Amino acid sequence: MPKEIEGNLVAAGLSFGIVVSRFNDAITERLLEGCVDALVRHGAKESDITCVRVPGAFELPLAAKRLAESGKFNAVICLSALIRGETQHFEFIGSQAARGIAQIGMETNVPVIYGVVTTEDVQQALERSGIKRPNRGAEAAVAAIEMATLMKALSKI
Ligand code: INI
Repeated sequence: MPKEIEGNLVAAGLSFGIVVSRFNDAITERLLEGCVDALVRHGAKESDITCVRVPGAFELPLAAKRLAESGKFNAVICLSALIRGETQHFEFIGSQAARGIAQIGMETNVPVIYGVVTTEDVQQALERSGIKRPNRGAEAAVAAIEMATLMKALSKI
């Protein structure tokens, strides 16, 4: 059998930074709620979770970079809602945010999670924030825990 290395879903003792955008806050507040709830239910302490608010998805990477560089967090989670109907530069904002988020993880070795809902309309965004479908913020929290624990395991090889 090959040796396998993987993370787990135990968040006890881990610290998390969350960056959440105010744009489409009816959605993003639900993502934040789902995210914090999932972190705490997996064992994180609320006092080990720091939440930073930014204007929109475009601003996620810069704030996430500062959190990742601080060395205080095992993972950083970015939450935002991009709704196509509302803007023509939707795709530009989304691709810049995705690229920036990926780059920060690579540069800092801190997992930076892309918890961005990208939908055609508000109804779909609501569904992805816990109505009908799983809350994307909670999914991002689980990914953050798995990556944070994986990075700890990888630091020992
Ligand atoms: N920001 C979002 O987070 N979601 C959107 O759907 C959105 N739209 O549609 O424009 C949006 N725009 C704001 C953008 O992220 C920046 O905050 C703004 O351009 C200032 O830099």
